[in-house]
Amino acid sequence: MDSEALRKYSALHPKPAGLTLQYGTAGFRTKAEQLDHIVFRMGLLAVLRSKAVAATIGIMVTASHNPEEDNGVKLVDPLGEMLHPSWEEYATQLANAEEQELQKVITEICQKAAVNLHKDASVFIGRDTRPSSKKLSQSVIDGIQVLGGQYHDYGLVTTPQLHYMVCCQNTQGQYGKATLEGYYEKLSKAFMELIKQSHCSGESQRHLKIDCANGIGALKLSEMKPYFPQEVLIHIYNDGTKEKLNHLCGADFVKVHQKPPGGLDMKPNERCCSFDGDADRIVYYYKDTAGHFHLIDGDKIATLISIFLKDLLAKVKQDFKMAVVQTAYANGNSTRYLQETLKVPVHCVKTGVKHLHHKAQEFDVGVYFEANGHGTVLFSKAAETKIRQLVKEENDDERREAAKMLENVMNLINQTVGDAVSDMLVIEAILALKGLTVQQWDALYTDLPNRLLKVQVADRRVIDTTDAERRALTPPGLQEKIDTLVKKYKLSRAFVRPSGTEDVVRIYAEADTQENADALAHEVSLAVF
Ligand code: NG1
Ligand code: ZN
Repeated sequence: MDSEALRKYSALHPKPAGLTLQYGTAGFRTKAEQLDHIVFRMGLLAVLRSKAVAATIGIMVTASHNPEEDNGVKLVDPLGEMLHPSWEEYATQLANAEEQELQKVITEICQKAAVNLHKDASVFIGRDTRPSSKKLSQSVIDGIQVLGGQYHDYGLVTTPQLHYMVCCQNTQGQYGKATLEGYYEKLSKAFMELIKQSHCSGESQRHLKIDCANGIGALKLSEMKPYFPQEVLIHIYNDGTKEKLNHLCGADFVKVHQKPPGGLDMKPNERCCSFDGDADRIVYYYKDTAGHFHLIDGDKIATLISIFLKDLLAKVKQDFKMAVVQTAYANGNSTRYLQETLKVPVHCVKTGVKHLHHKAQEFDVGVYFEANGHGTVLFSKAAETKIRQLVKEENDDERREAAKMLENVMNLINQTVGDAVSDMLVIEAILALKGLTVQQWDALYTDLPNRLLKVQVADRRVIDTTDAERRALTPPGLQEKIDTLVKKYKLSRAFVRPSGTEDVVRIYAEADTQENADALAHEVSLAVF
């Protein structure tokens, strides 16, 4: 390690005195002006991680659905997964080290993680469309270069595109080509193959209005359009040319406020969807003829995909284990529908994609979605091999056809992480194949009225939870109070947890009516103080 260069460059990216940040569920996230030293140091860390695992590591500059003034950074592990938890701690140590301790902390990490500094390192970089992102990704490059790492800067990409690139690179192209063209070709080919298997027609069904949150999704969808000769008539709204990123639009806005985004004129019964700022989340919605807004969130997306996959799995007649993974935020009626009507096992894990992804890996087919629309489907290696074999060798037409559909879904879904573009194509294909309208999809079950609130408290860490965050262990007495409040209402449920991405405590409540869900959420919020 060139100590002189490290000192010189780190002085160009000084840490504001007293600032401490933590690598949370979504990496580091805060006001963009506080992040320069963080991204520089994450450039350093990406090199160390790359040397440690002898593979290409990704680094994405984005703050997803946060306001435009914020930014963030997260690392992507070799197969496109989130950074390994043991390294989250190193990330926090490195981020918070004072200038003069930096070298010492790097040496400690090298010792603890058995990093050989003489090994090669390769890092892929991506960024979203925030005004601050370009300069921050330049600082990432400074960090990479100080430790002698190689890098490839993909520039403007969606978060899931960067995950895809990293996975392609580390699997020697088995997952696809590590280029944007490779991504577009892989997805469009799988989509078109899948759609070809449809016996339904109906041109009007293929129209889809997409709110791109004034973010990267608009840019990448436009690039992708030429790959779809008229198969999907996508209409892009909130493309970032007029309004600010995530301002009154995007998947998070629509989900939290349960209302349509600005900037998208919605006619009755038109199918619409929203991406978030880095295009890894998607929610659907429509307005009925009476003008009522209907949200189709991540839970209903998971349900649609599960119905489709369960049917195909029955047709291929393999003993594949399928399950759905949710968090405590999943609507109670979605869980009930999946377990009782569809008879698919459901598992509840802690909030944060890494927890869902990890659990989903236990099954041959693991469907996971957060209610906010972040999710994907994972296929085990064994299932994948078997499905591909059936496509080639199976004589029974129905079985082979079903295997072919599964193969196309496997190719279409981004198995590295939730991906709004890929999820959207899977959903559009399923709707077309099943001849379903958005209203029929919505009618699978009725969401229990619910309310998500956030409150600021002096120290959110006083709340400790258990049972996949559904029960509070501390502060003493809080859970008992929540239990008493919940008993006042029918079909009710409520929980509190500290956010991993904001300095707030989140409160979630469900009940038989919207008034009751609102009242319960409010009463629980008072109990938190
Ligand atoms: P926090 O802030 O920990 O609630 C939010 C989302 C998560 C996840 C992360 C990462 C909710 C209630 N929480 O986490 O599901 O997506 O951001 O982006 O939607
Ligand atoms: Zn996002």
